[in-house]
Amino acid sequence: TGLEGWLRYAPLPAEIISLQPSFSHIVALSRSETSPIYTAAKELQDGLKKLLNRDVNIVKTATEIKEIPSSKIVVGTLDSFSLTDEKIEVDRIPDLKEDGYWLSTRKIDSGTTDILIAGQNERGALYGAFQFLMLLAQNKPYPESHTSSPQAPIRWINQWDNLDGTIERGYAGPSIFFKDGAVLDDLTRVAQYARLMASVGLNGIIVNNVNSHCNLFNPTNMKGLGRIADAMRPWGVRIGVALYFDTPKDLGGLPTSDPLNPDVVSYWNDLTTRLYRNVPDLLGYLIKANSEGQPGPLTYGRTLADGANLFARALKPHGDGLVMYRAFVYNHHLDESNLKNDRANAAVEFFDGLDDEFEDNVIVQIKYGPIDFQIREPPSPLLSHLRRTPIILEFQVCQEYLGQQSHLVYLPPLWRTILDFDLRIDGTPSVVRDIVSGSKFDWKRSGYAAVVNVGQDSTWLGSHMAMSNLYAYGCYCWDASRDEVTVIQDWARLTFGSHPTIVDTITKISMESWPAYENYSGNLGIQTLCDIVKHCHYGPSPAAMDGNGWGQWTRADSHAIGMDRTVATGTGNAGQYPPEVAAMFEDIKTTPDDLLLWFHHVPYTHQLKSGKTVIQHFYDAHYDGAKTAQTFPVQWQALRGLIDENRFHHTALRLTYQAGHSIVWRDSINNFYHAKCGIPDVHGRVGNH
Ligand code: GCW
Repeated sequence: TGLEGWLRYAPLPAEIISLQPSFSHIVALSRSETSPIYTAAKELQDGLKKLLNRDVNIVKTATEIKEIPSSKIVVGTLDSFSLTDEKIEVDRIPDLKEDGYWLSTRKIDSGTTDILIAGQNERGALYGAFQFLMLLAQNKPYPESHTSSPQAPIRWINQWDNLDGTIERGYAGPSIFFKDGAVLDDLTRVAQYARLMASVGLNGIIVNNVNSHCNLFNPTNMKGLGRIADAMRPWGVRIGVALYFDTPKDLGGLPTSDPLNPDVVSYWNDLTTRLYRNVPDLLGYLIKANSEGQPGPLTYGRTLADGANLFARALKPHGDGLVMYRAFVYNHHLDESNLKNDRANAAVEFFDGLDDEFEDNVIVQIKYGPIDFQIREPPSPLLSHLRRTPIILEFQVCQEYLGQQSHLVYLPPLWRTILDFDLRIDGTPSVVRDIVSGSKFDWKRSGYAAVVNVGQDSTWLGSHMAMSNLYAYGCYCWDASRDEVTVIQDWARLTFGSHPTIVDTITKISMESWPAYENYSGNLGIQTLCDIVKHCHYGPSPAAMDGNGWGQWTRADSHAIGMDRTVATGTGNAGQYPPEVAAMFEDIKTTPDDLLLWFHHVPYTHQLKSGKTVIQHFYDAHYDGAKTAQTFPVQWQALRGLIDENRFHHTALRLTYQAGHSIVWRDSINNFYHAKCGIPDVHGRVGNH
């Protein structure tokens, strides 16, 4: 099955096993069986059994570690190490940040070796244990002394699960959390999910959909949330919930949900108190308000800050709970006939001026691009506007606009376009990953969230290959400069095996996948040309982009295409970026080709930096992308016999489907623009079918 994801711990070959120390004991420096330290010890035990076929006993809390025979693995927090005879050793290690770990190998004599794993906290120790096991599983050498700390403290997942068990934009079966309005009795999958999360350093999750407004807070569900939290806590994962702004009115029997109304305030205070009784380490509340028709503070004539602060104050007395206030505030009934209207402007328009208005436990959660998880977007301009209010950058692991897990699209190369972008705030280096980590503006808590939407499917995401994106997401939260090639190589080895053909084939297909999908779905920053009107966001439908209020417009007519977002003649969106970046996007000559149609409205005959015209680039790119996708099932054949039949066929089927669907994309888009502009393809391929 695919349930274990990349944590398969496939047996190592005998010749490798024979070179490993004969581990004698796992020492857990904790008495509590629900502590992540004990989880780490059990994971080590399980991993050693599967990888090396060794039975190793767990010893709990030893102070005289040196007394225990060597070739042991000791796992604990730095503090717990300090109480042992290893104190001198751990006193020497460099400072660790929250959730960081130290992993060290001590060769003793006659081939015996101790492994010491010390976490800055319990969670960090668990991460160190996973790191050790993943090195072992790949037959990589253990470091002599290695410290690692995450760049960002917030490394979270958002699930869009509804209480009836459906998942908005979920492509892998029903919810692992809810069914028929209640929390599931059996939370086995929830704990397994937390294990996968922990193995790549993810430490929090919002379990319900930002769009759901069912009764999550009746007494049974409150207890249910408590059970979810209990299932995930041993893995160092904390939970939070998404709230519906109008709950006081809808379910509380109040006449209003006005955030300044005293009854509304006490409604939320009371609810929060009850929730903390069940989830004492609540992460906090995720809020989608005044977005896509949802109510919010603006509905009651209040500011977005009034709305956020209502929840922030309710949380404060109970702990370190945060309000994740989504910047995805916009009007989805925008009038396309007004050339100044632009959905990409909304976040800055709504949030500018609020930087000093939020309580200190409010954090603004911003999607990576100004529109909505498209195949290519510039970074959201709001990332350059908040200085004192920390932020969470929102990614999507589920591939809503990117083929919904029926197409393989390895996402890190897309993420890198955002993370590596230098926004040049105040003319100073302002790379997005340094803003998000908190280092640029000295924020204590900031980081990442990704919409993942795993479901009951035994592959979690509906496709084995799609899991590389979940694995990679954790890696990037930890270290946003990671090289996407080594990430996919590690994932391939852990998931499918270390044979060079496996690793090379998966790496090659994965690295080709995002450029291919961009080529056959939407080029030059025109967005993913999928169906907006039917809301499925799947399959080619270039006509659906315009003529509606969603604002994902292309403004294509018989002569020209693209959104004029310049300050001089367009919507002014380019001007929302800091001056150097604004100047680059304002000028067609300095706008990179791959964002040309995002920022400029140009004739189809406009010449790109490559020398091609826009329309010829469209034709060629769609042919190139589809051609690449057609090699995927062929390349995959190399894995036959090297991996198990089940996963081989499951993946082969999907890649074959993708190859076919890429042709549907190619021809639909090319024929559409050919019909619109009447300009022939210089290679004579388009319009002759
Ligand atoms: O991408 C869009 C999705 C909606 C989603 C919304 C959001 C949960 O199409 O399904 O709603 O974004 O992020 O709130």
